[in-house]
Amino acid sequence: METRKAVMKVKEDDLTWKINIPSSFGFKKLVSRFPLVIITLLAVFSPSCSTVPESIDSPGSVDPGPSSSCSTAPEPVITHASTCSTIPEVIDTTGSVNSTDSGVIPVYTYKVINTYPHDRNAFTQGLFFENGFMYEGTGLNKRSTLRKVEFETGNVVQLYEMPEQYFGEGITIYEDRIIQLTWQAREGFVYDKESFELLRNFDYPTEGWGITHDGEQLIMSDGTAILYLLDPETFIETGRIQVSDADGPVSRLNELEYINGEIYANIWQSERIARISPNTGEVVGWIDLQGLLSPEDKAEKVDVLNGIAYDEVGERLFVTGKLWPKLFEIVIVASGK
Ligand SMILES: [Ca+2]
Repeated sequence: METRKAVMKVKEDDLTWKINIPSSFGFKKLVSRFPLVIITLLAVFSPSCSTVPESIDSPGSVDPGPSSSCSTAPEPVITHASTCSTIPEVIDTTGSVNSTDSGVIPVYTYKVINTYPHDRNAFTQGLFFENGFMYEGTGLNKRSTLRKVEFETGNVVQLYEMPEQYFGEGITIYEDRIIQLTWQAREGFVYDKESFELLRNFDYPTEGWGITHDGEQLIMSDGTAILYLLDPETFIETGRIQVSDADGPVSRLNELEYINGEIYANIWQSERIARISPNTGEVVGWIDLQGLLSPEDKAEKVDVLNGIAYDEVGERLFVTGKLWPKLFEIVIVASGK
């Protein structure tokens, strides 16, 4: 008997299987006679079944879902993403809370409590709150100042204009003195807090970005991932803090504030503040400040978020930015709230 070959092709995902069938059987005839055989063959050779993942490299973290239906197998469901460092966890789809780029380091968002006017011409580089007033250091060439501000109104009640050659940076108040850094001049200044009289200057070997203190030592940033500890009387370096998170060193540390045992640092050109352990240098939390400025606020030129101040008595946290029209009093909101 002459034989012919009937060929059935099953093509999925560019893979083709050929099943040879004796010529005495037509395909329809074959199916009608042996339906279970055909179904079994299709099931065994279907590539979509063989590619359903058994697991993702995360013990206990992935449920592959029902596997009885190959064509409708759902995407793996992440059930315990917090235990898996390779899979981002998105708790809140608004983006206010996630740990995508920071492992298990919590990311906080914020709530605006009050909004106050802020000088649009103030290129804020340092911010410090004391006794009901905001002290601010501003930058830019020929525009750098030290100022005392009635923060409720934004009125400048005391002003010192730096010599033209200096680009002002961070400020802090230590006891009865105001300390102000400069960006690249490697020179800092000390003023009397009440009169703004220049008392002395001091040198440092790096750029100057932000400055704060913990009551005993000055803490200075220079745009790297290092914070420098300085003696507040001699300005001699007494130690360093290497700042890092789960991804490694955290650079671009800018304006600083020491708050309840942590160092808060603006990250330059981002809308985030790092909460840093002064003991380990580890980032223990991120504050995501996206959305503080409205589109109307940005109608005129603004620069980056920069400026953290804390009212220890009233437990109020203030933030602003360079050339921002507003100063914000905010509270930090924990994940998912
Ligand atoms: Ca500050």
